[in-house]
Amino acid sequence: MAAFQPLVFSGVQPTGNLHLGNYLGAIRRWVALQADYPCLFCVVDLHAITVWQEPADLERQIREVTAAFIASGIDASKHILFNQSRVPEHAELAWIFNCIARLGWMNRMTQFKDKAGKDRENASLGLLAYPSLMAADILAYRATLVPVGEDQKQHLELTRDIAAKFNHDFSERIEAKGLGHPIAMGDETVQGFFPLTDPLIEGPATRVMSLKDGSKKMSKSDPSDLSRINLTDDADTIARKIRKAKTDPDALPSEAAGLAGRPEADNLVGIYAALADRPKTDILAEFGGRPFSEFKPALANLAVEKLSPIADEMRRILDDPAEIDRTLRDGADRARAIASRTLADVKSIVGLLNG
Ligand code: AQP
Repeated sequence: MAAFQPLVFSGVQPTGNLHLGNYLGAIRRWVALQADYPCLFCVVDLHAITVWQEPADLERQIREVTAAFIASGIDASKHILFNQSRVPEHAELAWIFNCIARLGWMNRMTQFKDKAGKDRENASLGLLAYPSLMAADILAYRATLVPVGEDQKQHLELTRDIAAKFNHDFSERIEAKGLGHPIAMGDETVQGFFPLTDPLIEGPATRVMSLKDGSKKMSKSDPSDLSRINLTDDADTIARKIRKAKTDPDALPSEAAGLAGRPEADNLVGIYAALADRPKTDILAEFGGRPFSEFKPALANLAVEKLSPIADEMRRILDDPAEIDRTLRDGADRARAIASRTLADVKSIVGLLNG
């Protein structure tokens, strides 16, 4: 059989307001990938309920995230945009992966440790099994490329581990049924049913940090709204949050080495570089030696210039929730056509009668 076709899959949880980290670390890069690959973009609502969500908020957030995708430039007619729970094959494949993955693998996940906190016994089972569902999201389409922020790297390694173990455990069945594709493993080429997906973690903003603490990532679930710039923030709010962002008393350095040990300065320069689509070195050459009182207004202007059109477009899209739902349903139908074929093959490989 031929090699796996390149295919992009990525998702965002509808757990609250999308922020600049989600935009720069994920969505903006998805927009660029659309020109080169077939893509699936997913609002991962089943992931969201691994921690408590108010049902009415969840419904609203699913529509908001969808509107943010479209407003940012995702083309739902050329690619596939859908919400995860409309394609039941994700949950079904995740169950099979729960039986492939090992408990020790899940226990090592830093996101589980962070989100479960000290009271692990009280965390949902879904939160522990989150990476299995993420592997199913990706592998239901046998996606080869997943653009994500740095925080998802460990989960993607686990997706590769699940794919490799499945390919290995069922290698004879895969070969006997002629369902294998060649996979390069070092000098060797082996046959596998699932690809070993590559993460795409690139650019100056793979880890946008909190505006209040340069050691914590910008996050939807941070209790402080001042820690993040939401895609729906208006110009005044963006300017106020940047003005109040934590910094140090020194001027900006002229070279990257001068950012060492200055996480907040490094973060703001990284945000500027990503928004301007210019290297950090360029930004430092321009602003080196100048105080934050000059840099922050320039950053605020740039953020408003880039984000305001998205917020305006989001508001317009959200005025018509029925159209958003129609888009998601149409995307789910097209996604399901692919995922159901994968599931049928997986069941026949595993020995689950399904004729
Ligand atoms: N701070 C960030 N910098 C760069 N990329 C980021 N991403 C998230 N935060 C940053 C990327 O956005 C995509 C979607 O993330 P998610 O919604 O699935 O969940 P998350 O990574 O857990 O994001 P949050 O905002 O921190 O949500 P909560 O608070 O609900 O957990 C992913 O590609 C992620 O890498």
